[in-house]
Amino acid sequence: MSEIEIPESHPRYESLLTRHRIEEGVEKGITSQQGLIAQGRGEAFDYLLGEETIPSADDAERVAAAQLLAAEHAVLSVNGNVAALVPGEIVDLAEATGADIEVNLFNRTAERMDRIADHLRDHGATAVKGLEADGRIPGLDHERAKVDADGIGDADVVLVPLEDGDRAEALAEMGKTEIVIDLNPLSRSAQSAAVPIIDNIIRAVPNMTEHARDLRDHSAAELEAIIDGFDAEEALAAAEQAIRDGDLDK
Ligand code: PTJ
Repeated sequence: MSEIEIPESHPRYESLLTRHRIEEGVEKGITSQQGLIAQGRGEAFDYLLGEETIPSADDAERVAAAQLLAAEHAVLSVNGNVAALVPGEIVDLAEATGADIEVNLFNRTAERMDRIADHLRDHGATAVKGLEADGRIPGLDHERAKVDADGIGDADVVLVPLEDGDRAEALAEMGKTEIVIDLNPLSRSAQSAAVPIIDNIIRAVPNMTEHARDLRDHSAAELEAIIDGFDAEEALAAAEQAIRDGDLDK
């Protein structure tokens, strides 16, 4: 039995666990009510993808790991859904890649910022950025533009999972290399990413960490070759194809 009193062999185990974590996130004041809607939308796409990491997503996760390792300053952005779903897994990815963690909210409130930072620390994070808010993303209204100047403001590579389209586009326009995790290959966030990962964050983040551990001893030139071999358009097209051709009997 697990945290949801359902055996891991249950065919809908992962989906039920995900729902449970999001519900708990709302109860703890970590996840916004809009986060519940975002989760429902994600679930529908995941169902059509067969609730599995398709080969093109696994490739993208490896490339994303290479990007994070090759970065001068990588930052993993955490919102209310990410904090509820994969808090410990984000800490593991940060450790495996040397990236910073920054809380960055679409619906920013001081209370939720603090709760998420505490939640991440409870899961092993030693430093959590986002609370200074002394930097801005150009082109967004005041609250939604806030970042840390020495965090996302300074980063060359950012991971923005489950991000709102406007903010994903604005970050990409700042010239940052953007890695997006989003189950919808047609979302503006996925479309604006240098590395779109069309997968459930619950599977994507641990898999990126595994790839990062495998790639840790690769040279800068080897990482560059992995990055250069990636085609974002192809990855998006493969995911859309998998969704359209989905075998619902699986
Ligand atoms: O905590 P906040 O205030 O920063 O708000 C976070 C949400 C997610 C509510 C906010 O960023 C938002 O409204 O996002 P959207 O525009 O609903 O986009 C969320 C995207 O994430 C959608 O395209 C969903 O398909 C996708 N998604 C939802 N759950 C998952 C997911 N992608 C991967 N894994 C999931 N578990």
